[in-house]
Amino acid sequence: SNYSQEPPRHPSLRINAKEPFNAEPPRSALISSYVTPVDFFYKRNHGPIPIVDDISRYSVFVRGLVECPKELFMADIRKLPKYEVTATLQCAGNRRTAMSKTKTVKGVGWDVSAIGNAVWGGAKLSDVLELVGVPNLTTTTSSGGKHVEFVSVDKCKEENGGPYKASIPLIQASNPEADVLLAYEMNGEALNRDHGYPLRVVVPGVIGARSVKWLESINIIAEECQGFFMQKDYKMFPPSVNWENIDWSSRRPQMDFPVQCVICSLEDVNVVKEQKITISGYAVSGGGRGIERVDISIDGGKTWVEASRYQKPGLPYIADDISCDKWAWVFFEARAEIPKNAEIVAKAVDTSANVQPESVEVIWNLRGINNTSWHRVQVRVGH
Ligand code: MTE
Ligand code: MO
Repeated sequence: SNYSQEPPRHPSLRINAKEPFNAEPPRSALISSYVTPVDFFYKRNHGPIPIVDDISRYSVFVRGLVECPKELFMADIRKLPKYEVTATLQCAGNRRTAMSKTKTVKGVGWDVSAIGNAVWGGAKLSDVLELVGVPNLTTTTSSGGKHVEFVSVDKCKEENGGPYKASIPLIQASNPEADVLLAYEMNGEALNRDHGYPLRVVVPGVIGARSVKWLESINIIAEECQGFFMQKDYKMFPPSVNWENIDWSSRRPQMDFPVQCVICSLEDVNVVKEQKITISGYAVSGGGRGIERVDISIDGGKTWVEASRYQKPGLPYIADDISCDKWAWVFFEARAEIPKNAEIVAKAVDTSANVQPESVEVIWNLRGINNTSWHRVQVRVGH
């Protein structure tokens, strides 16, 4: 592995691991802009950042259990209708550090910012699949294909030096409404190297691990991808499972992420000057489910008030309304007058009435994924 040609990164990122590079922005930076600037978007890598320098020769192979396999060059992908989808990408390990306080977990330690919201521009995977003879809303190809596997050009030690890979069900990949993209733009500009230049997959509403960067090939396969990150990682086990009794095959790979919300306007053990404070942050749910409500407590969860929510400043957010971005987070805000010592808590409810678990203990799992427990910050009023 070679880390001598990594791209430049913003100095304000908090680095959780250097090689491979894993970093997140300060939580306050996350809520300073509804669309996360590329510089402040978390970076999650499993190997060195690959270099693709001859873009005219770069291509993606689409093959496997399809009638007419094809090699697609960037020009072919750009010829397809271009879509812009605002979607929140969240690592399944977001908030892992807080989970490890219950009991040690394995994985990169993340605070609350392994998440970002971007406008992704590119071709729809459903259009690409049509090019190789797979019509929209196909569950099984005539030759038995049921899953769509994405293979990268990077090299990871977990794959014994092989590429990162993942798969999603064919029915999702071939559904135009699922908005799965082969993205070549992020926030209106060409993807940068950290985020997958020249082409990455974006699977909205699903944990970040399935949005494969630096795409090299797309395989239509009969069984789910057997790669490390599908079968030996990113699965959620019950609290009773440990490294001695783990049976990886007993669980399915995590796909949609659960309802999540985090306070970003306050750090833990903050000393604030005034008793009147603003409590704001992000809330998001997976699978295209909107946010129905965000509840705020200033007394550790005894009493609650409802926060206001928005996606575009000045426009009301109506969950599930077509004017809102179904794959994107909402920002919430509440003003409150707090006592001298306060435990501020936030919890969200999605449009399927899913709620966040009260405590991290009940969802503890050895890989430290899906920490969506009520978000708490301790605040003191002082000088
Ligand atoms: N794709 C490749 N090729 N290699 C990787 O290491 N990491 C995955 C996913 N795609 C990864 C990848 C994980 S775990 C996450 S959370 C997202 O990319 C992070 O995307 P970002 O770095 O653009 O934020
Ligand atoms: Mo991730």
